[in-house]
Amino acid sequence: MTAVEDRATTEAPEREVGKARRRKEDARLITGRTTWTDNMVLPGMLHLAVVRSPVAHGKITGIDVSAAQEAPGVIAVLTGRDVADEQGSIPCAWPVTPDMVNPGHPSIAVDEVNHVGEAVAVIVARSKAAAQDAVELVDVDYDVLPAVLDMEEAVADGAQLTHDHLESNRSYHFVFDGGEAGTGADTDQAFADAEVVVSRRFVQQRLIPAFMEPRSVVVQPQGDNYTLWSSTQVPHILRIMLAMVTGVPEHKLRVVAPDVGGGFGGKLQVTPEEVISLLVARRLGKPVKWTETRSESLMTAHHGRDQIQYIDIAADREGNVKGLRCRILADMGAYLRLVSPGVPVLGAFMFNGIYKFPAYRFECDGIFTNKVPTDAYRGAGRPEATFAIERIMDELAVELDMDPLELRRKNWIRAEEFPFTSVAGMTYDSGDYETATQKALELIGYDELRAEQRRRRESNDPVQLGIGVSTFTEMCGLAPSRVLGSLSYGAGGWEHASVRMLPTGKVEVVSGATPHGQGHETAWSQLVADRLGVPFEDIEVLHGDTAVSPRGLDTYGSRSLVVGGAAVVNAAEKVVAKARRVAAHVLEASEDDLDFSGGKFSVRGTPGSELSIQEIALATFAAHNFPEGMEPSIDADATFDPENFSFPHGTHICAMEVDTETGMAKIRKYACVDDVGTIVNPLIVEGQIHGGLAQGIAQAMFEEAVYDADGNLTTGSFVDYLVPSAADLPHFDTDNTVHEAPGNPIGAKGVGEAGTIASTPAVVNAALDAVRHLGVSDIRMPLTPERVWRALHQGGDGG
Ligand code: MCN
Repeated sequence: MTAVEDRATTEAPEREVGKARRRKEDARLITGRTTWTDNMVLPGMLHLAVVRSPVAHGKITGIDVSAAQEAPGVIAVLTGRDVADEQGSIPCAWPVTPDMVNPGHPSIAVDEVNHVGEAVAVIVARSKAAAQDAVELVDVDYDVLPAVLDMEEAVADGAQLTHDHLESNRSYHFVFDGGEAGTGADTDQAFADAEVVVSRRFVQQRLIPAFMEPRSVVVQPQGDNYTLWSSTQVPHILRIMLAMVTGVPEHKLRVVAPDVGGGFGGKLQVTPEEVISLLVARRLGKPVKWTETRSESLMTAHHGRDQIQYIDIAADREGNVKGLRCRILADMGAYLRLVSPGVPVLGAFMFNGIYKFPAYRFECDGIFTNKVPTDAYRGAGRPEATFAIERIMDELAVELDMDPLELRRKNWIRAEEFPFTSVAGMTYDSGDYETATQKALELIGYDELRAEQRRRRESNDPVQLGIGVSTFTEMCGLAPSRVLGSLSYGAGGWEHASVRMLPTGKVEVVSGATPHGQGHETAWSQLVADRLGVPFEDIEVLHGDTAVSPRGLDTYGSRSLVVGGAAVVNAAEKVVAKARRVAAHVLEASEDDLDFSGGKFSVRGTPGSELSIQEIALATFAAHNFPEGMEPSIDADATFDPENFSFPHGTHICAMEVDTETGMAKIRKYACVDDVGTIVNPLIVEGQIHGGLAQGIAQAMFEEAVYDADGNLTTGSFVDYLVPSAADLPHFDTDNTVHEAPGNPIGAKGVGEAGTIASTPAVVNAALDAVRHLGVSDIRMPLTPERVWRALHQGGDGG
């Protein structure tokens, strides 16, 4: 038998990538038998409770903590003044313009409060109950000032100020002008020459990330070393920032993100409570714990979205788009947080969507108001952009009396045009919008739905049917360092991984990405199993502890697979290369004569002369049987920093029934076809799409953070803030197309935010399609029955 025949008869090992593996981590996450931060109990641990401002804007004129200090179990009460010298300012790491105004943000307010829920003192007690009871005993006097709550009023001349010491409520004014940047034509000229201009004002309501596990922090001091456990998405970033803010040296601070029960961007943050916990532990030399209540979470964890968008689109009568102008007011809330200024600015590069047109200008003002700060929420900037372009495309279609799909088709980038550099300067890597759209149309049964819609209209059925389309792309895989660096100061985008063969043949993977529900342990195991040819079960993935995975940039922006997973793959390839050297040495063959398949090195043409990678690991460790000059370990590190983002895309279609008598809107069918490149685990990808859809649909139909005229959050519990359950959501018909991403060794594109980004405009477009013939041209989100009814019966957007 020749070597070629020999190889031909060897069955190719079954690939792990592409298998719908159930997640290894699920049993412990679902049963709760795991290391949630609040499950931790340390000997002598003290408990913190935070005294919070009941006023939205005011001067603190006095704080009396004496009664609280005397309360049973209370060890200490600290005010902002007590920690003024050591608390620094909560960091903002994304200054989007050189002259951006940052008022600074003390963890505990010192002289003034700027939103309801802001910390004004902290109680340290022997038990959680004692700490919470003492909160009531702190007496704070406020000189109440008028609160700034409306962005359009906040930018008017002579407006009341959120921060008295600032000149205005504007933090920054960011402009991207395609004409000036050289990526497009002159926008004003394009509008002056246009045959048709459509203008709209869209409101992106304020949302709350509403993760399942509330935030929690535990800090253990050991001499001048500290270990801080937090339910965070970003242990590595948190460690650097806490070191900078508190002066605890970075090498003396270990940050651990144990299992984390969801984040959705809401735990991409350095919180006042993390800083306070560290300060208290340092001051008292005792372990401390803080865990928020659900109402504290809704009231004080950062919120998301909250934009007013003024969008103009220019076109000719045939439907060729000529230009887009976007003016955005983005509510920062009272303070700038970790990446809050950058969230709307990320959108600047996405408002053009999947379309090619010559002229584009984006302007955004970051506005201060006396509300809780906003920051990243699933999609961060890209859902807002996608909503604007996909809504205005529908409005343009109405104006031109064109089918909305035909209008999209006329303007979208064609498959043969990839890679395509957009008018916003992004190079879209790959895709095929036509094929994804065709598949989605078939999946939902578009033609039958349109026929039913006609029937219902003709018969004046009280229940009308609408069909809404949203075609989208997003820039995700947040990296590349050079591009991110040009948008901010010092933000890296790389990710790090180590892969180690242990002596017994098992494998340890250390990842800088830190999952909070995304199933990385499963997916990374699949990646490594294929590369090393070891069983999936023999691979352990470690993450989320700066002492175990010292290098990393954590999880957000659907970056973990395409950046962190890519680092894992590259480290695994290096491991194979090392093992190959040892195999050649032991088998007394040339490296070039070795085949590697199914975890075994075999000498080509010499049947039986083979070694498994596990045998090599043991040989290297125990027998020191490896070539001269090599180190006695089969392990490797890799850092991956891609040159470009990845650009998943898809077409989402929603069919919506609207009861014109009650205003009740109900999704009848929802179909989507997403292209996320190579799919590592189809089950995880489908789960991510489902979860993303739930959140995008929630924005369209259910969720809104509402403040009253005094700046109190009136949606401060899950009774008032309507997070939909499975019962409120339809069945989802999902499918994929696969265009491998050229920019990473897996060929993958991110999926973690896709469903959220794409779905919101599809739902709103569907609702409007149902009732437009009845004179409704806009309905404000969320599409509550009351809003829909008002839009139908009283005009306007129902808001
Ligand atoms: N995946 C895959 N094939 C692909 C793309 C991804 O198998 N082509 C898998 C990955 O291996 C990973 C998961 O899908 O297991 C998500 O991968 P990725 O798109 O890289 O996103 P991240 O892991 O970086 O997760 C971040 C993203 C964001 S930004 C938010 S917000 C979000 C989300 O993920 N928050 C979540 N999904 C969440 N899911 C849960 N359960 N909880 C959250 O808080």
